[in-house]
Amino acid sequence: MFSCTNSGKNEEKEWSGNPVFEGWYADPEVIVYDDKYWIYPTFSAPYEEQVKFDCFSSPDLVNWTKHENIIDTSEVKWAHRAMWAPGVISKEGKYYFFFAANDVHPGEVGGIGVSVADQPEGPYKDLLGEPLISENVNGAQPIDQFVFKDVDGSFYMFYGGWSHCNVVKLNDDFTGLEPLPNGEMFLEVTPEGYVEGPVMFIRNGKYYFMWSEGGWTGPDYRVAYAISDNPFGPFERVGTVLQQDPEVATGAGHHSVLNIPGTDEWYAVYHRRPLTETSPHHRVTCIDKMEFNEDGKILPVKITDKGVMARQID
Ligand code: FUB
Repeated sequence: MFSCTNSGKNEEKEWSGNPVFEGWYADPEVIVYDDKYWIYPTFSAPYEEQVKFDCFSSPDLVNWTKHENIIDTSEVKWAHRAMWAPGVISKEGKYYFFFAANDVHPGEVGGIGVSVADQPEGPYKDLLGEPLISENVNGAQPIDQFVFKDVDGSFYMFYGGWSHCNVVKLNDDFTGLEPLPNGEMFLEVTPEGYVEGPVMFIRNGKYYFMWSEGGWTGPDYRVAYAISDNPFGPFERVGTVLQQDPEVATGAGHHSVLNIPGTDEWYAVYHRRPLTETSPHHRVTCIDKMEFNEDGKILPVKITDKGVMARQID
């Protein structure tokens, strides 16, 4: 994509700017598929209008292509509203798209679903025809799932709203759960301050667990983290790393983490609310650099309007 400068000359755009694409989109899940960056966000609107997902792809973090309606409630028969917070992963040539639907409360139909496609942009097919997890276990609302592949090839799913987080182990074809290494089906791993939006990644052999705190409708929504030697914790809160900046935007949270393959370059992909907006649903997707100190602690992420420089995958 090219932008026109004051001189009238077309120049390649070097910086993404924030937000990185237009529209109200929240809870962005970033992943690299086939030498491209992909972002799978929530369509941020009143719950009754949240009946579909779009996704976005980019070769360089700057130029983004929108892929509309990759799955919706006409495909997911048990979902009728509040389709939220994708979690994505590929396995054996298939692309899996986990999501939550219906803002489910105990006794209602809804929860975390899983769908599958032959290509990153879908169309995705509901894998089960029913939720993968619909019950409230340990007080965790079944939403905000994050699928994590451990170094031994095991797939775990961290999930939970309402200030509780569980981890479960996915079975081989993602059609159900199997016991965790300790024999339990659900293990609560809630750290101090946790509200929702769990994320896990590994750097230098350490497991970084991150989550969102505060209320997503308000200005002080934010992200904190812990470091552990294993994926099950305990997770001791280290500090806040992503939050509002009164000069830039409010409500910065519900992020995911991008590591450029084969490098130690890291980015936070998150949503925030423009200073001009007060509607809870007016959230936009942004990217900023995430850096570490020599001890492996995450430095506070500076949220910017400029975004990030063009960066192709090597
Ligand atoms: O976008 C819907 C909900 O808002 C998510 O599930 C929460 O984490 C919050 O970001």
